[in-house]
Amino acid sequence: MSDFVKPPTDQDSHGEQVSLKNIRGGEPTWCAGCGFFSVLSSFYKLVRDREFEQQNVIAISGIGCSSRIPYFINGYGFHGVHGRALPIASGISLSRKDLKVFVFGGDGDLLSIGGNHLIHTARRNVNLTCVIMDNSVYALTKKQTSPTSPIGFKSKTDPFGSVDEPINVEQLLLASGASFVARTMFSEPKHIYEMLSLGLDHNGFSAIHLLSDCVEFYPGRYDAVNRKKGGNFNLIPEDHDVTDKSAAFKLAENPFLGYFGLFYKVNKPTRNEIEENLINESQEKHQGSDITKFAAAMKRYQ
Ligand SMILES: Cc1ncc(C[n+]2csc(CCOP(=O)(O)OP(=O)(O)O)c2C)c(N)n1
Ligand code: SF4
Ligand SMILES: [Mg+2]
Repeated sequence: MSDFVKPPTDQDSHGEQVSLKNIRGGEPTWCAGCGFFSVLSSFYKLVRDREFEQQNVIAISGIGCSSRIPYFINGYGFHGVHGRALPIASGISLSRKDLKVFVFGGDGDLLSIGGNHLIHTARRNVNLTCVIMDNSVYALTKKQTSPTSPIGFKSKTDPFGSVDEPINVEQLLLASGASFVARTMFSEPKHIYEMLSLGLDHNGFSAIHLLSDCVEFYPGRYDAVNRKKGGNFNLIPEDHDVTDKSAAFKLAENPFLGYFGLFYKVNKPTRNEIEENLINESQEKHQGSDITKFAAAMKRYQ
């Protein structure tokens, strides 16, 4: 962890700028045709276009096929524990305001075991971008029902078909207090780029719900919204007011066939700003006190 949170040095701040060549990490181990490839290539392009320096690229994940992403990015990364990407990413975001932190994870990772962290990171408005790579299945563990699997989906955990109502991801995020909610689709790389770019520019918690086919365990899941398969990719109507939470909630009512784009975006204080103010106020109040002298002395040993 210490590598992530160390303050930038002069040497760091003169790091190499991202190119489409040097940002590639290990060769992706995903199956040919996996929908996740388009997120990765859009991410590469975004950090290249924004002239990121490599030491400022940071991708955090949990466990799953989707969560392998940090291996394929030649920057800083953390392949953590299943469901725990968001608390790790929150710590990094809160201690290093100079970084824009990205979290990548699956529907199992971020909505099932890590669902609690999603809710609380959203309501705290921690400044980071979270990409929910939703293939409606636990793929890495070879086909179990996930929180977004539809009723009737046959899997190893539901051989007779799932009976549980799936989570409506956008509505969950809105109800949790997320300040930025968007939805995109693996077969639309330009749209993915656009949503990642808006998420990156948002000051606060930005959640991007990416629908993605798992060609191995749930092929054709999103055909109905895949233009390459004759489906309808419906963009959010232009007159939608992204600051209107009720309108966003209504728009998210029917996930399939649903809408794609920015559902909701508002500016509100981030946990980062609130925490920084608290620290500054406290330091001012205790200036010259023994505790401030102690903290200054400790800094010399960091
Ligand atoms: C604490 C813990 N519980 C369960 C597992 C097993 N496990 C690994 S990945 C995974 C689910 C993967 O599904 P998802 O997050 O949707 O990712 P995908 O592989 O579909 O991209 C599970 C249950 C684990 N590694 N750790
Ligand atoms: S098993 Fe599915 S999600 Fe995993 S890499 Fe293969 S296609 Fe992608
Ligand atoms: Mg999944």
